[in-house]
Amino acid sequence: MAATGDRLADSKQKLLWCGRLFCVPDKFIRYHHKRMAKYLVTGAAGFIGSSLVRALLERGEQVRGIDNFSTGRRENLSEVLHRIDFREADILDLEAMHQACAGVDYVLHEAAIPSVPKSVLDPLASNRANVDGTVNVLVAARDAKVKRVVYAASSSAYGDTPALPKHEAMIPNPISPYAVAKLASELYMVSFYRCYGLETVSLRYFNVFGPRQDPSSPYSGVLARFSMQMLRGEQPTIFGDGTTSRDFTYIDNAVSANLLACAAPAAECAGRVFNCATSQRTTLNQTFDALKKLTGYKGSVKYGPERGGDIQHSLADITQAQKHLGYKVLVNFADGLRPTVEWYKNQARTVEA
Ligand code: UD2
Repeated sequence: MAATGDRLADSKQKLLWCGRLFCVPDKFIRYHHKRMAKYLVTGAAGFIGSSLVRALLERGEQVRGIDNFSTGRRENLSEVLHRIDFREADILDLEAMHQACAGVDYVLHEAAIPSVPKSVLDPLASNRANVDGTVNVLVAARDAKVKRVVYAASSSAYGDTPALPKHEAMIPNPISPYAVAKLASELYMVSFYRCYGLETVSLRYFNVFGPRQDPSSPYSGVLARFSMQMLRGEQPTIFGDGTTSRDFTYIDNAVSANLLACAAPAAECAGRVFNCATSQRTTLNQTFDALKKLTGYKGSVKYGPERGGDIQHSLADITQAQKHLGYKVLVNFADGLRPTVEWYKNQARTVEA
């Protein structure tokens, strides 16, 4: 893909040649592309990956994306696909990862099989994608001398320790195979920093939600699933008694945390793990009530047995991210819920039309 920055630089060089008839040393030319960086987003067609792609393009960055469409969807990238260097590839393919990392400054590693219940059903698949895949990405990033890798870690690493809020110094206590895999990859991130000097930052996402989160699978995030079900007039099911709580984090906060994690000085963040959340929690019963208002759903909710591998409460302490990354909560739960439901409404209309 011809980079815009390269074209700008070329035309600027020509102007200098024409106007002055001599070549200005490279270091005195402020090329536009020198301020731009090249980003590789793994899982670029996923919910979080595609949101990162859009944010990077808005900032004028060069973006390469890879996805194997196991959970990502081409539609998530529809209007931006032609603006990125997209490659259909699997993170388990080391050769493809080497090619994808070539010439890249930052890797935002989002590719994963992101589901607690799926991992309970198939721990091998979870481990392959979420651990082996991560090690491949790290090896390729190390070999390509990438500046920094930012990783989509998970709040599930904290498990069911009763203390709230969860802070990064707590000893992890993962329950599900998914949580174990995400934690193992976090440790690989740290290891690659310590052993090879590859700068890595892990962001422990706390239940990220927002437009483009897939609502269609039984493994979909609860907000995506409930929003779509309630808009269709279908009865949602709460697993447990509804007192389970989550620190639901609107996508804009996660995007901003990634950009900050790329920009922060290495001394503040390299080889470290940070919570990425809002530090507010909402129960599933409260979530249902809030969605009822926004979707116009008139029915009730059904209660079912608790899901295996689930944890009861999740709430983050975000002090470390605030202090070391300059992280701020940009959008709280209620403000994030409105555009999310609007997006699902539009999706439902498009399907009907
Ligand atoms: C975990 C992680 C999250 C992210 C995610 C990836 C925690 C606290 N969070 O999310 O950060 O890594 O995994 O998948 O570990 N539920 C219902 N009805 C439904 C669907 C879900 O009641 O139809 C419940 C579910 O049992 C759980 C809660 O909603 O108690 C949230 O479930 P989820 O699948 O949205 O996310 P969770 O917490 O497994």
